[in-house]
Amino acid sequence: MTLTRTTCPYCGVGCGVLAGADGTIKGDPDHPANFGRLCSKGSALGETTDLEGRLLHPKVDGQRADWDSALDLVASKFSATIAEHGPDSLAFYASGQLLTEDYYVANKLMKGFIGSANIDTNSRLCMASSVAGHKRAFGTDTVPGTYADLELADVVVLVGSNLAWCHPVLYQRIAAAKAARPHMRVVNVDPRRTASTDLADMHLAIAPDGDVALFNGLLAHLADHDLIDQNFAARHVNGVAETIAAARATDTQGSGLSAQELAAFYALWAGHEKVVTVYSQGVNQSSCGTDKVNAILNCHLATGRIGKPGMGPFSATGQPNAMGGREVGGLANMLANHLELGEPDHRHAVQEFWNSPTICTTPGLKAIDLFEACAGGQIKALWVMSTNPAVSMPDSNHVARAIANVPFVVTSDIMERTDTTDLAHVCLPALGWGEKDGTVTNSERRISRQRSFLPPPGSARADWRIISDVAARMGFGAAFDYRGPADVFAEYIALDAATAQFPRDLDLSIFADADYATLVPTQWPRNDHRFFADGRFYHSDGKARMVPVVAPPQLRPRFQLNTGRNRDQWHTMTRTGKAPRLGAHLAEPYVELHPRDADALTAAPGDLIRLENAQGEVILRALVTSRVAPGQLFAPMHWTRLTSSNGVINRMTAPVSDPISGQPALKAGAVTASVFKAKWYGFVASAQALTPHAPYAAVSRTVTGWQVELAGRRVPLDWVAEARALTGEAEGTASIQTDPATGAVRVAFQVEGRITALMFISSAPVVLSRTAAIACIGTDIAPLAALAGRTPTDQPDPGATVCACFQVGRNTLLGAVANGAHSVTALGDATCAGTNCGSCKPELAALLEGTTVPMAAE
Ligand SMILES: Nc1nc2c(c(=O)[nH]1)N[C@H]1C(S)=C(S)[C@@H](COP(=O)(O)OP(=O)(O)OC[C@H]3O[C@@H](n4cnc5c(=O)[nH]c(N)nc54)[C@H](O)[C@@H]3O)O[C@H]1N2
Ligand SMILES: Nc1nc2c(c(=O)[nH]1)N[C@H]1C(S)=C(S)[C@@H](COP(=O)(O)OP(=O)(O)OC[C@H]3O[C@@H](n4cnc5c(=O)[nH]c(N)nc54)[C@H](O)[C@@H]3O)O[C@H]1N2
Ligand code: SF4
Ligand SMILES: [Mo]
Repeated sequence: MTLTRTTCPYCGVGCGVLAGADGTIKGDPDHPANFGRLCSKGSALGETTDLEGRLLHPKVDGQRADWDSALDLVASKFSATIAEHGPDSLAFYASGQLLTEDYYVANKLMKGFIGSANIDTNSRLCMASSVAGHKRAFGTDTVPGTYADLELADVVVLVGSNLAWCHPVLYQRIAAAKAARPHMRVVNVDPRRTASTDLADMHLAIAPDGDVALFNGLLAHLADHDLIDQNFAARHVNGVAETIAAARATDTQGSGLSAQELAAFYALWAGHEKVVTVYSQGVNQSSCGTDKVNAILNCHLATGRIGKPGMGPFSATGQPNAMGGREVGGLANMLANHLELGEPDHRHAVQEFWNSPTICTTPGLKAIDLFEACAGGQIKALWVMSTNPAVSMPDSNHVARAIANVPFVVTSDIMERTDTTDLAHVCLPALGWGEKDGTVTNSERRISRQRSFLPPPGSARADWRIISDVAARMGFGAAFDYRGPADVFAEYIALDAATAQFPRDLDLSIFADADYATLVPTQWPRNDHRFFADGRFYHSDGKARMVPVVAPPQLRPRFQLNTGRNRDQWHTMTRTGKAPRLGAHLAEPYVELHPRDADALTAAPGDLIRLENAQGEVILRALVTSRVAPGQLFAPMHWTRLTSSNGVINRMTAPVSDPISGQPALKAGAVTASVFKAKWYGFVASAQALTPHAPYAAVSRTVTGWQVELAGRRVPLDWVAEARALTGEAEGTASIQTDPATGAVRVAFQVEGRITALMFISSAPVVLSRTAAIACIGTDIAPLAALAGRTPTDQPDPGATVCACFQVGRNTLLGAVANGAHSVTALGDATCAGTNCGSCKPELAALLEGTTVPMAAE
């Protein structure tokens, strides 16, 4: 089997993967991001490339269409819309999961040929505050350091970053460095305890949005203790005095931390020169996200701790090509190649290079405003590419209605059905990972190739080609006449050379003679380069800026809703949701709430919680845990309308955004909470695909088919009929067991002697081994034995999955602990858990400490 050298399509770590058409997936030992490691999502990639659920041919108004008629329709509608309502009546909403070539072409079409800047992307929800903060401080959107700095640092501060789950391989690199250099210290600044806290020597459970107060306090401390690098600051930084003054005026109580905690953190930061401050969505996704970024950058600039080995600020990018998208200017307020929309010289140079009829002159609509313009009727045609805004945007019900309000909606996606493609008039089938070719840029500015190793399915086309095909039909064929992604990449590099006279950080000259086919992962401007140690920045005077920032007032709603990610799922789960072993980790939309709040609400673990506010409501499983502080709730962002009936968390998030970056505050919302008093709770395992029906329903893949967790308020008269409706099992023979005393009902369906579906209903949350029930599906076990919760082979029940790679369950692990495995290594030796990707090591450690909080549904 020949293996193809490619790059993981998930997070911004950008790990190298060796992949084979037979499903083989290995970490690439030669890739400098991961040196052979992969996390649970990367390891399971082979399970997600099947064609189940894929869109294989264009669809127009729900009917299969051929490419020519679909593309003609899109191009003619777009052209007619522009003719009638002007270029700004059109909008593209793109994604940090597009490849650089796709992104470049989309940006070129909108900004240079349609002549509007109405192209924004999901990076607005992700990196916009970092971009804005970088530009304010450095004059450019630059990540100064490299991954090696995280290993060389003496202190790594993780701010609003759950690196263990969201950038697992980077986390493991830090963990390995810490094991090798035990004096290294890790600080975790996060309102809740997470898997990343496991590695931390210090956890600062900051108040939501307390970060500006924390870092302003740090800057004041540095100034008070004469720790400002006066030489560096005087020669290379503007705004020093006023920023320190603003910091001194800050009340650090706004951080929510005690004087002792603050003193310990400030002493640690002050006492070690080699500090790297890593930040992610707990910083960016805030109404003061840009100020948070600058509060951090201020401390690094004041001390000259930037761009040198083992020190500097480090924005961990989320999506695989968040960086590439920024490079090609994918956001509505950028041009291309780190050039400025607002600079006439830049615009002219780009227009000349593109030989384009027009060029946009003013920034386009940012994501929230873009969908607001959809709701308001100003946008007449919308093209959504490689993102699922009907789920991932704040106030997602409103956004879904806004999309539905647009007269002509086009989507490019790999899947037939998502919450967004369900709203489109034209659905175009894109090639997915493994089928397409191109490049991505990871968090440390390293450009790597994604290479195809699978045949193109159906008539799906690469995104760059779909966009070029539409451009050609709009009359711009000459400028979009690419033979392949290599042509696009070459043009992108050539644009860099053609605009080299404009001073900026982006310098792609290292790729000038690169052979696209054999391109090895390479950083711009060159490998291992760090920016700014020489004190040269990109504001017109060559200096950096410290920016005075003011801490926001602390709001204390009764319940504050924080949102984020699970270890084994990727966003709206269109791909990771296919892998049973990934679904097994946390199979339901849940809400973490503190035991004290659970008491106050009289909620027991496993109960359902209803959250409500002005935007809407959700119903989630209670995960009672002291990981969150009283008054704070945390819920994952992954569930959609296709996988849950009331689990889309963005129904609750308000469209409030940072005034500078336009990034929505997805981490802080005010909600009320109450127990959802269900009359019945249920669990169904089935061989057939399931859809969510009941008031509470959460669907996920299993090794034998599908499962759904259920709850309802109305007790049906006929449970067998209800079971048929819930499982879609029209034909099978039903066996039913009821216990009138407890209200328990159990139904098994058999077809030709094999179990096709099992349903378990109870008046309280269903206590049952899910793994045992799932194992019965497709077997010839007797229905009553299956309903009794027995496994087909009467093997011991492994319990809820902890290690996704080797499918090691909690019960197996507890058994190993009982047999003397008292360390993570010993657990690995005994059960293999944690010995492949290592993503579950924090959970193994927590299990050993007896602190794990089991999922309700275990
Ligand atoms: N498994 C997995 N990995 C992923 C992704 C995925 O979907 N699944 N998505 C990728 C993408 S696109 C992104 S952007 C990254 C996101 O990566 P992260 O930003 O690390 O992940 P999140 O879970 O969104 O949020 C991080 C933490 O911010 C904390 N937080 C909330 N409010 C505050 C605050 O006011 N201050 C501070 N200091 N912290 C706060 C939350 O409690 C949370 O633990 O992950 C990437 N990696
Ligand atoms: N509450 C809350 N909401 C959030 C966040 C949060 O922390 N909390 N985080 C935000 C952040 S940081 C992000 S990045 C967004 C992510 O949110 P989205 O971008 O909306 O989520 P994805 O599920 O990654 O959507 C990617 C889509 O592209 C499709 N796709 C996959 N590969 C390809 C391809 O090659 N071509 C094409 N054309 N399509 C493809 C997938 O099937 C899927 O439908 O969510 C944001 N929303
Ligand atoms: S850390 Fe995991 S998800 Fe991120 S790139 Fe590496 S393998 Fe992929
Ligand atoms: Mo993101």
